[in-house]
Amino acid sequence: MTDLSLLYEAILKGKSKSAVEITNLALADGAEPKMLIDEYMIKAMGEVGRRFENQEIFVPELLMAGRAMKASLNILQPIMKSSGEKTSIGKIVIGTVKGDLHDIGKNLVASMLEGCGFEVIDIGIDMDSDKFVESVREHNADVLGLSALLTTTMPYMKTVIDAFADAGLRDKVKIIVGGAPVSAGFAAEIGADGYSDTANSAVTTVKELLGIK
Ligand code: B1M
Repeated sequence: MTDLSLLYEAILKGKSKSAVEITNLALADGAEPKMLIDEYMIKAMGEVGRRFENQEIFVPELLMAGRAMKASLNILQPIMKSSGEKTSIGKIVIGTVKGDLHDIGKNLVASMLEGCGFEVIDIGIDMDSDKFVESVREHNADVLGLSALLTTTMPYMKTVIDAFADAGLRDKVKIIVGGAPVSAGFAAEIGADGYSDTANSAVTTVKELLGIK
């Protein structure tokens, strides 16, 4: 039997190749995809987030762990989908706002959310309000995540939030904002539902907004 703690370790250490190998071996042994995700992979990402917050690991390790998680999920999700199992605990559209090309933090937030069981639709950088509205509508997302790294682009977050009100969708989607210059006070001021200053706390905030324990 495959030692499944190796899957936890592979994700924690960001070893995509090992994560894929162990996932395939575990499946060959008859392991349930959901059990692998819940008991090993999500726990590994939780530990990655904790270490990142405590500055025990840094951005490269966080990105590598996210990639390893994604590599295993790419194997498991199609199997779960075909057997009708619920593959996500919520749907999130995320992007960096218009005029802003910074995406490292946004990618980390997306990886962390994905690692914790959310379906993430990452629409990229430099996104205008129409694109956010269109994407949330198309995917029927529960949450919208907006990232901005520039003091000159963060006001555009309000433009996006206003566009949701204009489209009659404001009460259909929770909106969370983040990025280095963004603060809880600014989030409240522009009418966002939530704010997070790290990728890890973004998961907690999204879960709280959706009432997920
Ligand atoms: Co730019 N840049 N940059 N830059 N850049 C900053 C942001 C800056 C602070 C540097 C400085 O001057 N000290 C400054 C902004 C100043 C300001 O607005 N007050 C700046 C500037 C001025 C610029 C340009 C204008 C420079 C120029 O061309 N003259 C230009 C603008 C381009 C544009 O966007 N239109 C520019 C360009 C670039 C690069 C392209 C070279 C590159 C981006 C590469 C990329 O992202 N693919 C870049 C970089 C790398 C930085 C710094 C050095 C690092 C940003 C980063 O990735 N941090 C940055 C200085 C710094 O922050 N020390 C800087 C690591 C990342 C993990 O953290 O993104 O904060 P962060 O994400 C965190 C949290 O904020 C949070 O979680 C993440 C993980 O914990 N978070 C969220 C982020 N999004 C969230 C969303 C959420 C929740 C949490 O919910 C949805």
